[in-house]
Amino acid sequence: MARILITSALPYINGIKHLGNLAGSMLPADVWARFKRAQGHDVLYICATDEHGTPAELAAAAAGQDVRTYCDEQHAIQKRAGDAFGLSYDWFGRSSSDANRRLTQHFAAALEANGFIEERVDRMIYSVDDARFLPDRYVEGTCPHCAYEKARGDQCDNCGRLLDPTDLINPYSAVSGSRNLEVRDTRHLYLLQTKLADRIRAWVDSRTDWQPLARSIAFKHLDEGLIDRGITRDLKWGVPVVGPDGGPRPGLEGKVFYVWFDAPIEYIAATEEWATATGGSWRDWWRLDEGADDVRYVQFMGKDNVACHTVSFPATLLGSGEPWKTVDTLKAFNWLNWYGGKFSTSQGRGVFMDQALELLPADYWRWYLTAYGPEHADAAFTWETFQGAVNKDLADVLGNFVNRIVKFAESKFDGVVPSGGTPGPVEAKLEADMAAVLAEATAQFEAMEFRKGAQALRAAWVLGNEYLQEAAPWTALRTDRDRAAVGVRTGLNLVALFARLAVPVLPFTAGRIAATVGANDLSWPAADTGWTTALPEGRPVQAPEVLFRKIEDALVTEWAARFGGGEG
Ligand code: B3M
Ligand code: ZN
Repeated sequence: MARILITSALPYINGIKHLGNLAGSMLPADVWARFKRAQGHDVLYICATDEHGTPAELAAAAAGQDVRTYCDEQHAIQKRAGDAFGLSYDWFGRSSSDANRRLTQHFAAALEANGFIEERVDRMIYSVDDARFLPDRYVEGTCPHCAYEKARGDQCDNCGRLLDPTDLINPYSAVSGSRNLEVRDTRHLYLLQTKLADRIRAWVDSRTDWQPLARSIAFKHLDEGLIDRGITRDLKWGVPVVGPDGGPRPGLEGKVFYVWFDAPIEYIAATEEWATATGGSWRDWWRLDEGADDVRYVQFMGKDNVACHTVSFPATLLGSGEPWKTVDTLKAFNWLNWYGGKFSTSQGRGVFMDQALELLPADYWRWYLTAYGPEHADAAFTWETFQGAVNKDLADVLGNFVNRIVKFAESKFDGVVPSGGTPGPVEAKLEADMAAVLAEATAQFEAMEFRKGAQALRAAWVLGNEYLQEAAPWTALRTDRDRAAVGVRTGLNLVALFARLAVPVLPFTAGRIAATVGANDLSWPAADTGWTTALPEGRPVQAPEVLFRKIEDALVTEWAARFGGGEG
């Protein structure tokens, strides 16, 4: 039994996540966590909301709430949505926790003691009326290149040029609209990544178990050269910068750590939150000197988060000089697009987690996003491909198989697993073919090849259908009841097998399938599993309510209109 620590990138707090966020981090992490648990391993799956930073402050202000209340509410909303999708976190924490405040301050102190943090003075835009410094993208004004009047301080959305806020003509605060702006000196802490670059490169080099996408992004950043990075901000909401005595730090009063500095530390802090709540130990998951040396740590994330996890967070961990666990396997995903374009909250394009579940149960989405997800390339969500995945894979192949064989057992074999007859060559061939498919499914999920793993599941269901076609117990019944009994018994054992295979991707359906044949073994089947005789003869069976409803064309038309599909 291995000890496996799994984290998925922390969803930002400002609003419920769309299907692209789900497909690229939380869902594959969950599928893999369930796969590993079903194999009997000791899994700890940790996630949290990422709650600090300007966007949270502004979203709270827009909602007319103080930021703490806003985050409390949004955390609960995201927790509910995750539960409804079956995301089996062992802990879903909050980066605004006390544990994260303590740990973030601890890491900053350790980095500084080792000479990797220094104070520098920046010149930044200060909004007198807002009484705050403005991050670059909250300064707007006229673009000096194209005269677009709503260019942001970091970039002009009209001509695409990168800007410095001081380039803008007639700048104003995007927070209040005030033009009463000044350039002021402000003191900040810088993490000296330039001093850590060699160490980080050697460490990345030693990570042979990362997927190519993650490795290439990490090396691209290292090759371009790391820069020293400001890790504090002039904000109220965040982890306060403190002096050695824990009180305000002279010269940096009222400042907080940058959200990207404290967010990954929350992986550790959330484990501490979990340990406090459950009586577990967090240090033996994270400290190499306290038992974590036998932990395998796996991270899941979208490709935009790879640099943070391969360079910035490792800089924190390695620079602390303390024996922290670092990531062993990093699985990164591409984008799920909405038709040709991007999901967009503001323009109401795309489907968000809560809306998706109003349309269909979680497993329909889990299947589609796993089997057709943005794994090795960007993938485009369309209602038509979603419809195809549900109707063809789930309803026609899996659902139909289960329904057909259990119904037949009900009507012709007294609703029990029948006895009689002996397996013949058709069954022997099925068993051999299935062994190969099971080995393939196991190997693909093991390698975190989710699309290929899902295709192997589908191949197993197809084998089942082909078997029924060939064994044709409905025909055999007319002439040879024993032969028919073998077909039905084998078919019902396939149902029990499919329940086990469904656990990682289709956790809600797995239980429903198992219930039809009274099975309670939901462990992951090894290739030599002996599945053909798992069910005792005479065991009662009961056909399910429809396992998967088909999506009619009319519904696709309605949803496309409602969610803005197809115009992108
Ligand atoms: N919160 C993802 C994002 O908002 C970011 C991930 C942090 S992981 C430590 O883009
Ligand atoms: Zn411009």
